Amino acid sequence: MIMKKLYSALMTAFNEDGSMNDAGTRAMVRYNIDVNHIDGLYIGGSTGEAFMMNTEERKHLFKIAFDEAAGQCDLIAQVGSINLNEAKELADYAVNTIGYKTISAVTPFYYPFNFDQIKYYYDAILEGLDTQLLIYSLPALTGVSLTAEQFGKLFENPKIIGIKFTNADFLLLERVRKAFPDKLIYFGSDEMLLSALVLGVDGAIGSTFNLNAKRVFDEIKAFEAGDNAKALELQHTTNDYIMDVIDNDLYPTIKLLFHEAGVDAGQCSKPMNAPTPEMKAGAAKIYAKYFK
Ligand code: HMN
Repeated sequence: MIMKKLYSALMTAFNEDGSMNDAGTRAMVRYNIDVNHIDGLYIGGSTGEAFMMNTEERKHLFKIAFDEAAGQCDLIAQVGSINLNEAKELADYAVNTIGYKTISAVTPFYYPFNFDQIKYYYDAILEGLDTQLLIYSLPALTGVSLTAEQFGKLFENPKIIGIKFTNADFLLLERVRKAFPDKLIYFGSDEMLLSALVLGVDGAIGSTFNLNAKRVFDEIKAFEAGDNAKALELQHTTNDYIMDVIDNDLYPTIKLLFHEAGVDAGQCSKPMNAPTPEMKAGAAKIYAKYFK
């Protein structure tokens, strides 16, 4: 039995006019549960395009994903926002109105907040809520790099149970793993998962698992069985896949790959690219190469 957990970062389906396409989002949830047999879904993160959605849309996404998936896999609602009041409102809604047991919040971004301000943000989101939270650490996009000691200070709040660690700093990962053996660390750079497994992460959360979960489950199985050569071979194929997807435009292409798999996943919200005939042809090639 695999001990590590694999979560897909759920995509949000949109219509051409920018409105939410609930049927498409629900279909992607179903694919993850019925076909991928995924351990969980990370809802409303970067892959979900949440930072381009308004508060009501983000709430609606939490509602339909929970309605479709509750009781069938783990669910994590990403509530973080540059607007602390919005983050608090989303957290309260996810936990008290909908029933999510776990939330996550990206570090506050854009302004260069100091550590005390970052700690204030997390404690404020959690105040009065009966829930548990994963810190969403993504220095490449937020500009916020926390040290192992700072993670430790955030963990002084007992509701903070771990980190979604989207970062290629493997020394930091090793330091955090050693210092906090009881905290959860879910890795977020799908391309580097094997190296993170060696360092003892508890699993992974990522965009590319939406289609590629089976190959990654096999990689984790091989790793856990001590077959590093096989695990590396699978990571190589996974990375060929990820590079091809990135070259074809990451998020729109994952949606196009869903289309190839028979799932009407809608498209991305503006200013992300709408699918062009070239992108569609590229996605068809990628699907044939890696999934047929
Ligand atoms: C999320 O917040 O939706 C994702 O979990 C983020 C996740 O870490 C992805 N990061 C970004 O998209 C910025 C990765 O899965 C990433 O897409 C993948 O490694 C390809 O580079």
